[in-house]
Amino acid sequence: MLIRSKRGWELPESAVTPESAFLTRRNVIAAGMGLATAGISIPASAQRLADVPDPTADLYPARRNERYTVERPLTAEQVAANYNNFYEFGGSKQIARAAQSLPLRPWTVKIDGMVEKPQTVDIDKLIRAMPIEERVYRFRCVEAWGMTVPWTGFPIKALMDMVRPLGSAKFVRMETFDTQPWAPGMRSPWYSWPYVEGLTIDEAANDLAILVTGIYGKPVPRQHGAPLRLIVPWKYGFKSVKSIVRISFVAERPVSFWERLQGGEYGFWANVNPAVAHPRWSQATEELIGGGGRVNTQIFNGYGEFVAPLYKDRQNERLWA
Ligand SMILES: Nc1nc2c(c(=O)[nH]1)N[C@H]1C(S)=C(S)[C@@H](COP(=O)(O)O)O[C@H]1N2
Ligand SMILES: [Mo]
Repeated sequence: MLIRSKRGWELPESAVTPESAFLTRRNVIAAGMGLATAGISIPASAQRLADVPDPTADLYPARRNERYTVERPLTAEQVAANYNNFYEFGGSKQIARAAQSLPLRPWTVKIDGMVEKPQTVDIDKLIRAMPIEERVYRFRCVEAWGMTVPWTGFPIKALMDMVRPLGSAKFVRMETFDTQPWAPGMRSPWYSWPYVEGLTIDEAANDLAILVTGIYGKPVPRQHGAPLRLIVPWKYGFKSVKSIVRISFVAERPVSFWERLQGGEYGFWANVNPAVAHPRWSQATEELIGGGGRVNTQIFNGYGEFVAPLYKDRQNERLWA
């Protein structure tokens, strides 16, 4: 995300890549290679991160839903896995290694607010209870790059059927883990953590809106937002919050992470529209990462037939940025 501060501060790279992130990673690698037995002392927290098999690995690859196939080739797995936005781990696109310090189990998701059945669910129980399937979607970051990847996940609607939102719930608010010693980007004072995003109830209930548990036929890796992240492919990528720990059904529109920081550039709706420029760059085209070239951006990122009706009574709102 490119930020221009109204207050005149800048984001020096050095502020978000402290040395300790590198040290943590070395410990993790050492534990994975069995060097702990060679007399090197490894903190218990790092040992936990040695590659234990994912408890849901048997669910992949999931059946593909062919309704959402797209016209352009898939982005290479290794390209997508090494070009990420995940500010909790730093402000560059190269956070994949730092993100390996994210502890994935135990992991629970608290579902609360205006629902009949508030609950805190264990991630593995949740994934097994939900109808997961694979879908190939276009993905469009507000920074004018795009990719095409096979996500595995389930519609948020399935989770709503489980917890039963009350009529008073108008929005769904989703939140990433809060400040952690193993997430070096969170030491940066510029941001207000945790990362928060939100959708209207109608957007969340749309079949395209999914909670993702996998990618490329495997459990989703940490840098892509393991073990549970949102994907709303008709909106700019920043809406698709990663590593979710809490989902709240609320009456008021949540203020999202980028909106709080720079609301004039990153609003609540953030629907993709090639005709509405970002204040600092055009959104008419996008660069497909991995050498796919520049292509024209499509309105609603090509998903208008499924989502345009959501906005027919909201024409006075700032729907596009
Ligand atoms: N918690 C959290 N979620 C996040 C972000 C982030 O920094 N933190 N970045 C967002 C942005 S700007 C984009 S483009 C996508 C990137 O997803 P990817 O790295 O899986 O491609 O994640 C979104 N979700
Ligand atoms: Mo983004």
